Amino acid sequence: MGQQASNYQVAWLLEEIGDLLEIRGEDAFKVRAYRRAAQVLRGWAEEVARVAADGRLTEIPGVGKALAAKIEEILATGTCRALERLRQEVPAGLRQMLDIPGVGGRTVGTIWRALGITTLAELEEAARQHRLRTIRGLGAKKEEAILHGIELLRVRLERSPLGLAYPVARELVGYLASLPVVERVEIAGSVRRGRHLVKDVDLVAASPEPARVMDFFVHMPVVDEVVLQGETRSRVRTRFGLAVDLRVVSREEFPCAWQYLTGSADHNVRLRGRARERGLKLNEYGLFAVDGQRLPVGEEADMYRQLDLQFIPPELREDRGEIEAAEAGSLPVLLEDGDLLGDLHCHTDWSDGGNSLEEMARAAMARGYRYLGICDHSRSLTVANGLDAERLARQGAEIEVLNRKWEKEGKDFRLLRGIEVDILADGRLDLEDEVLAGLDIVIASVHSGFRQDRETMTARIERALRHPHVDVLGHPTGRLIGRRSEYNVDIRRIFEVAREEGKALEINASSDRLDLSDELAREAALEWGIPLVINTDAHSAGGLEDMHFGVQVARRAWLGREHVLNSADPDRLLSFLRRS
Ligand code: DGT
Ligand code: CA
Ligand code: ZN
Repeated sequence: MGQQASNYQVAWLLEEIGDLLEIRGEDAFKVRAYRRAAQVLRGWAEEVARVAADGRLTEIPGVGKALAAKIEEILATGTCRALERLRQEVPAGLRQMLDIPGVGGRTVGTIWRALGITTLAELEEAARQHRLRTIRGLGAKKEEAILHGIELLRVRLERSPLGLAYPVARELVGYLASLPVVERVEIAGSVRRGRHLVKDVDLVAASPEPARVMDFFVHMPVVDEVVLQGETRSRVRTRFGLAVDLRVVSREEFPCAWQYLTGSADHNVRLRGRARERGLKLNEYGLFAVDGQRLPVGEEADMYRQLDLQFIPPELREDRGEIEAAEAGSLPVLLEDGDLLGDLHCHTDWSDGGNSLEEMARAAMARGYRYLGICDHSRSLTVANGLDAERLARQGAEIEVLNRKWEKEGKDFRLLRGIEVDILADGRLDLEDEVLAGLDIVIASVHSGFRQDRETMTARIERALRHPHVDVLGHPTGRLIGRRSEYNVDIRRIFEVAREEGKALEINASSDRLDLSDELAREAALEWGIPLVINTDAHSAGGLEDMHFGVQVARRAWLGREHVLNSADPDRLLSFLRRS
């Protein structure tokens, strides 16, 4: 764990400065500078205190002289005067409004200055009374969006998308691990199991001094509220209203505590019963013989072994047959992050992406990929600046140039020329056959007419999937987690057609989609034998990191690398794509 507490602390405070400046209506450039520096520090391997001591702060990308001075002040005093002034000026409730989906600091600041609103409750009331739409530059549409956003935030207080919870969990683990008395700290609960919606984040730590760990935990700069503080268990609320539980145990207790807190509860109940059948006792503190003697459990796997089971990966622990399979020794070898050799669906600044072809390619190479499919939007998606035949051809030419350059340099990497072609309302595709024929990969997706009835939608997708040039159906059900449900489609019929036509279905790994879901991916691959691809649908270089979520979907679906096309080397992949 290279990252250190000071890096996170500094990053969090810089981010807060950025937020408060934005609410105050400062120049966007300045706001972005703070956020960017925070982002860089989060991922910085070297401890920032060390960098500062050596006088090398300005060597960190995005850190100039002025920022370096603030970082030094934060390292010395735990805060800085600029931040303290902003905190005095901008009420704390305003920053929490930034958690409302679709609401930025500018809007929050405008509302604050116009109506003096400083809390979420006041904001909601004002929106209901249609007072927001009277503000210059806001209007009725924005008012509705804010109300909808508040509703979403409320839902999130109950259940958060994994895409929000996981990065927070990772960051807190990094932060806690930096405390010397913490011997080990891990993510547990539904986040570790990779469920797409989670009630809270569960963390478990091993330490001989739980009180000190708890004290450190409840005083983290990102804590909005301490819900409960106990000697070995505490609960706080942090960004996005997300609740985080921390349990601290001894080193000896750690493996069983981690296993217990990972769950699921159903899986645990089965294990406890199994222990009982063997005359043992299993609980969150350990595995014990009848006489109370503790059995040696150095790792989770030891506990499973003591119960005559194969080690069961966390994603499978839902009591969906994994215990029977582990008993029979027939658990599948699950897909791993490192198995993927490329991503087949990403966007660039040719349509609605934030990065250039080359920037996306560099990010893919940095992940060790051997190929990256460039599938920008097609022309009918005008809001996303979709490509027509002519721009697509120009993009293709640019890709060729890059590929040739890399080939000369001896790099084992290539971009695939592709498109995410819109499936029009009647199932025709948005580009001509000749255009599609010249590409390496064609992903067809629905981006409009979501309210069609079941029969129309099913026939529409079926027609697209039967098109000879289509290789993959993108985000097959169209759900947006916590925002939009699946469109009304007979997904089994789609499975049938995909099998008949030898087409692949996508597990869209974008954290707000995860579509296919784990249940549907399992059915498609294991019951129908349909090949799957896992794609991030990244709209920026950082978006490629969502691949981890897609891999977890596949693992929860009991799938291995043999079920996923983009675990194949480029030649095998291309031969599949040419066949269809
Ligand atoms: P969620 O609802 O998304 O937070 O899902 P989990 O699984 O993270 O549930 P949570 O946070 O209530 O509890 C974390 C783990 O603690 C859970 O997966 C298994 C364990 N656990 C909690 N309550 C019970 C229980 O009543 N019986 C057993 N056997 N285990 C429990
Ligand atoms: Ca949980
Ligand atoms: Zn799409």
